[in-house]
Amino acid sequence: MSKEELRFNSKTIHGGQEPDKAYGAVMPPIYQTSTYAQSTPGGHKGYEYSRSANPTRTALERAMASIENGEYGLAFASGLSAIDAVVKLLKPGDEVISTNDLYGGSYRLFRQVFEQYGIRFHFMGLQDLDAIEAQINDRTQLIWVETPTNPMMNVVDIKGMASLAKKHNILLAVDNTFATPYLQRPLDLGADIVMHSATKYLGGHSDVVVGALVVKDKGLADKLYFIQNASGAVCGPMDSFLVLRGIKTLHVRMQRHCDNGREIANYLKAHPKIAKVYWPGFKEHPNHEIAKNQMSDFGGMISFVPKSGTYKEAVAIVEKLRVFTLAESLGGVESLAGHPASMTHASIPREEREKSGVVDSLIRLSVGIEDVRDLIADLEQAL
Ligand code: P1T
Repeated sequence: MSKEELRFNSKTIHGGQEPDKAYGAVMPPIYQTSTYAQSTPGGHKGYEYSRSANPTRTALERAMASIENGEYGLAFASGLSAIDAVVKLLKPGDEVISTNDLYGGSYRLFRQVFEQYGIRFHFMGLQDLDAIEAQINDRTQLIWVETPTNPMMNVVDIKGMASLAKKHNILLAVDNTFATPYLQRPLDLGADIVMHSATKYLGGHSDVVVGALVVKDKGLADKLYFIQNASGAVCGPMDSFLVLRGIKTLHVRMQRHCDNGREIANYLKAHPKIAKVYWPGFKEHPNHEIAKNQMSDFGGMISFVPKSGTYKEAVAIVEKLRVFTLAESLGGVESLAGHPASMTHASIPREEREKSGVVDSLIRLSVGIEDVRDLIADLEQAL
């Protein structure tokens, strides 16, 4: 049986991997080298300089391609540098349609960096396919989807979006950071590019900053590889090793994130001090049916708003948490709490972020894999 025919929970461990050719090491060695000896100019063994390629990074790139059911993986120095490479496929005058509720750093990169180079971004709710089609014109080159979105947990119909993108010959990229391929595989649903902040669930242990792209098409892979090598924001060998190690337990961790997430979402929903809980597993979530169709479970990310609706109350709650750590980021084994308006989404102007629900009293939880009773007790004392 080829490794690519394995089921997902085996692919996380074996997908794209071979024992090391030198000594049979089961885990790929950390090739901590910038360069490689050549016998004659150009006479090398497949590697010449570690910006262009490094064997530990190759092992990670193959693993990522495997778990996303893609053909080609590219590992970057951060999630944002992976996004940066995708936008560099475009040229001045091109237009992008993106969700109005996305990671603040992605928004900042689009608005404050790429708009200066003449690329235009339209931010809108990505639930109404007719409204999106009305926004498309002959300059539209890319649709940038995050699903579930950060931090409002909106879900976008990837299949629907893919058929719209195909009809108009537009690239569809999906940021799969929140769901991971354990819950949804965008390439299978018709997306052209899947992107990750591997800093999050793929790494899984809050010890690296890494980004990834996976594609199926060779021509697209070549273009992205050219940009990666030309711009140089590559993932280093040590970080490649750590993410590769993280991926091996992705399926086990994700199931616990989902189980704990479900219990905490229900606990918060029933709490008298909470006004609103955002989690796509609720039947009344506006995109629940899409989530149910395209995801195998609902993940461990939850946002909520206390009834008082004040900034002061939200800050008081996050400061009181003891098992949850108040911190940026998500997707690690430990539970984190964040205040998007002042942390992850502070780079989005207030009017913009409030339109999509990122109000001053919103709290975001990345539910970890601890004993859920300790997490609920922590929330109880803080609330
Ligand atoms: O931080 P970096 O690895 O560069 O990835 C950026 C990024 C891209 N996409 C999504 C959906 C993200 O959540 C992030 C990073 N997010 C956080 C740091 C955060 O706390 O939300």
